[in-house]
Amino acid sequence: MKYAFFWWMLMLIGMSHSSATETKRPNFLFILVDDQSPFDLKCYNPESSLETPSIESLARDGMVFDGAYHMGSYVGAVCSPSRHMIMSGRTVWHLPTAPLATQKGLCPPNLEQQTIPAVFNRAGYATMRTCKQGNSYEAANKLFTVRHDATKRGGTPETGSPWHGDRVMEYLAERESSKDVKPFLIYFGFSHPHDERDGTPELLAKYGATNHTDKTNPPPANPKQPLLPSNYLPAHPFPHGHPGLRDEVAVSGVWERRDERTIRNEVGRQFACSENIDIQIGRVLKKLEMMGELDNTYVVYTADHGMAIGRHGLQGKQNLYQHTWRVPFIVKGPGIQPGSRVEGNVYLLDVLATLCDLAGIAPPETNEGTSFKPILTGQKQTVRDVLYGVYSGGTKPGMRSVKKGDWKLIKVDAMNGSVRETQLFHLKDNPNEFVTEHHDEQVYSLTGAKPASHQVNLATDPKYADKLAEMESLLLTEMRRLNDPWRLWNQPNDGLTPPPEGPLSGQGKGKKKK
Ligand SMILES: [Ca+2]
Repeated sequence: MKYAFFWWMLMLIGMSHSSATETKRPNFLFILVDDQSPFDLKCYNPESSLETPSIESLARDGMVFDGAYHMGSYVGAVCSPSRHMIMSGRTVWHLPTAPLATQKGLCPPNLEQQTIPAVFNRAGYATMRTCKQGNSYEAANKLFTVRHDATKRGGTPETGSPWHGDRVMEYLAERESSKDVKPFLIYFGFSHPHDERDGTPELLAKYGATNHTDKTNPPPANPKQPLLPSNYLPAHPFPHGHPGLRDEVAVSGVWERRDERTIRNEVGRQFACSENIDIQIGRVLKKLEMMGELDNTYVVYTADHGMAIGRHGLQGKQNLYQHTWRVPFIVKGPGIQPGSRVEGNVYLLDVLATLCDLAGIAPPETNEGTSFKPILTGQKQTVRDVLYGVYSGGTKPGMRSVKKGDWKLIKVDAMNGSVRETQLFHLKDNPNEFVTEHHDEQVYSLTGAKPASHQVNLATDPKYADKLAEMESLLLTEMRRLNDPWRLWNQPNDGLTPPPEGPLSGQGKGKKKK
């Protein structure tokens, strides 16, 4: 009897010890919105009229990344490769859905077993997910222990962002009542602000917008609508390279219209949807605080890619200008200096390695991302110097980009060689990537943003010929390093046999899903 009591005491001590160790492991709240340019948010663009107090509070209490990118896409539905990269930490041409990747041995089989939910399940985390359905990584998504996915793009609580917020609130309430002490990883995804951007009546009214459905006429003007983006153009200067692309021609409310009223209304709709997302984030952060979990939780806020909506005369996500190649990226959590700001040069595919690093878990061998924990802890400003981007979902090879320091090169080789364009930007001098067309008085009288004379594409300026050659060479190096299956018109073909092109999909986002 005496011994039984002794063992019982020992067990109690052991239990309290292991639960103390358990609570020290950090939680993760990974927030992913669908289609948002960083420049919509005040912390990236103080002139933006979008009000997102919860996201701004994350920026104030955490770290803002100025250089966070998605690596790109080989299909019109940019969401899909982006979400595969987030989940698996693989580079763009090494994904299970990349052309010929599996056949060429560039992607291991059963990769889903090495993705965020699989890795964190094995490490003893409770994993929960809510997000849109489709254009994602289904094999990985279904590994979350708790999963509530549905595409919610309406303007009511049941059909819009509150639905995703409710799922997380329910999950947290359940944890609370069951006294679950496992650390958690919550993948808090939204279906908005992706089109169709049907906001709530109140938020639409706040941003002067209407859910416009009349294709033949522009929506009504309203002074409450957000102003035109400063790099707005009425048309892109050359063919985009993806004829019939849904996002550029068929989005309800915009179609092929690029007039001021249409774009300002659509940005208003985007903002109405983004503010509704912010409200949901606010609810969840407050709940975590009440549960005493917030201080031990890393909160990551990001989007699967950026978005044009009138910038450079484009409407969609299928381009490599900064507004679309970049993503918003904010992290708040233990050990992160509040109000800090870094360049970072991170990709979304670095998320897996970083979350593992923060949790003290070894990343899977299949991971190709780099942990940016040293940035979060203030030891480093960047994790790499050179960034590569691709859009190859239209005619081939399509668009490529490379960035190093303030210099950025974009090449477009499309439409059977009839579009061959080179753009060289110095981003510190020309952060909006202004081109000749932005210098037209008719354009800057609309935006109020008159570019300085040096704010142009520098590719044809002989002064920068050496810089152009250096960037061209860097791009080729990156294309080789990352197994890009195509080469551009002015590159060696490297003996490659590019993948068969197949029919062009005009449906940038696949069939409309509700
Ligand atoms: Ca998306």
